[in-house]
Amino acid sequence: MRLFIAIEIPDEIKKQLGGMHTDIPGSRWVPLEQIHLTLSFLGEVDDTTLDLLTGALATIMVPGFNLCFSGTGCFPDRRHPKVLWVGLEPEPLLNSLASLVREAVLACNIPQEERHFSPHITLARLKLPTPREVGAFLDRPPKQELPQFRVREFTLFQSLLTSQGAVHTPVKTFALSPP
Ligand code: 2AM
Repeated sequence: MRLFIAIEIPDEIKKQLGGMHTDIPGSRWVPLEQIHLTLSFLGEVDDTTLDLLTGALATIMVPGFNLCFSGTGCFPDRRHPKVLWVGLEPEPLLNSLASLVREAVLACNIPQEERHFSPHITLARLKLPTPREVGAFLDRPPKQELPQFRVREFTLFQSLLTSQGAVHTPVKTFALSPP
């Protein structure tokens, strides 16, 4: 099973994020229902490891927290944009959750990238170098303030690759502790 771990975004906010869609040549916008905040990408995991992993994730104890949006940005940089995203204000409990998830995943012998956790919600992936259009997307003033939202759980997802793109299905949800 191809897996990743993410925080789900409330439907109302996903709709508002969908409103940020602009026409950029060669862009693939993440379908609304698939918008999420990735904590960890696992890749292919066998059934035995999956059992170990769900056990390890269930031991994570982090209180629920609120997340506030910050501005838009892109990876790897403005001159070579490949991924367009909306960022989140720093939240220490989000960082704690991401590190505990990473430790649990590594403890199950699932390799993780060395890269520092950089909280973002991917909105689009770009196939063509279009720095000018991307600049316009990044520099425009936000139409409306995105509301903060409460995170009460995180989810292990299956990502099935199909000819129509990835299909994400929740496998198991893990509740955060009450504040
Ligand atoms: P991102 O969009 O937040 O950057 C599910 O595929 C999620 O896993 C993606 O949304 C992506 O997070 C993240 N991911 C990280 N590395 C990946 C990889 N090699 N292949 C696919 N997804 C990856």
